[in-house]
Amino acid sequence: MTKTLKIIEVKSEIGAGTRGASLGVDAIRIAALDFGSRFFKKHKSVEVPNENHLLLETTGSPYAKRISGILTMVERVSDEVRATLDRQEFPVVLAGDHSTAAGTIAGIKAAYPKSKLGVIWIDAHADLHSPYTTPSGNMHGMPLAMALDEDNMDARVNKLDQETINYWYQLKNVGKIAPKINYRDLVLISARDMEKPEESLLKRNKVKIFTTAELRKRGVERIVIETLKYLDHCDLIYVSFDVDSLDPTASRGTGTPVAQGLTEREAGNLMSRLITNQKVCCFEIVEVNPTLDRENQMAEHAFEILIKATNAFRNE
Ligand code: Z70
Ligand code: MN
Ligand code: MN
Ligand code: MN
Repeated sequence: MTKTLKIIEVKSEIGAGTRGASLGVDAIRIAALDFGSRFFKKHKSVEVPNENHLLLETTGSPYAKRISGILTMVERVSDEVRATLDRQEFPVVLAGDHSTAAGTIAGIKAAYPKSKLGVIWIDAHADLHSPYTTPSGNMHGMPLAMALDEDNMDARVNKLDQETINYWYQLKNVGKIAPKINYRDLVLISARDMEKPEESLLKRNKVKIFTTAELRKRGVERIVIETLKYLDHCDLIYVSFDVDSLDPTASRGTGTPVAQGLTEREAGNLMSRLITNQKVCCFEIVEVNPTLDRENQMAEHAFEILIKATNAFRNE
């Protein structure tokens, strides 16, 4: 079956601590041109308006930077993803920083409120912080906590003001379904850079994690089979690919490169194999930052992974 893809472009970077991720989507388009690809001509796309003007503001909580703008973006992305699924199209989200992925998850739940949603999170990070535990205040470290309705109060280190508490509550309740996923519906792949509060959540909730070493030792195919088996109880699956899951030797064009990552080949095989599964209803690629890169390497890798993944639809 060939699915009609809809590319949803989210050029937002207000959840990141380093500037430049909002240019990632256009860098991927440039990579496509350099490869002579007609991908972006072939598929319909839409751009979600951003709130990047907030980068010039200096007010707000240090533990949830630009949270009002994050809420606006998460709602907008949710609405666009929901509308896309309602039209029976397959959303491919290309985004800047990872915070808006909470909106993608909200949009899938809004379109299919009764379905059990599984999430495969391919990332160097666990993105499980709340404003109560964040070491940075950067909200791209929080989208999974938003989806899980997780405050992690047991590990609290930050004291929040009432306005921040209200915004955080609204973020977790976008679409009026909370939690949107449970820990048992989540698989992390290549996670390797977590802080203590995240580690304790992962342990306490027995979250399924496949390390890079395990993937390399046992092979992509085995990891894919086990991931899908683990999520067998789910009706739908969303795959979120943060390019910092890749090893820094592949490219340093992302806000937080972390050693011991995947090769581009492993990532491409992983994505294309996962996306062949009929339950996968949406996938996303985030955190390409061309301002930190050389010769647009990361965008080229991301585009190759995107092509490999979308081609997999036709090989079912
Ligand atoms: C760290 C924090 C992070 C990137 C997520 C890092 C967060 N856990 N960085 N994605 N690129 O500050 O919360
Ligand atoms: Mn991430
Ligand atoms: Mn990351
Ligand atoms: Mn390459």
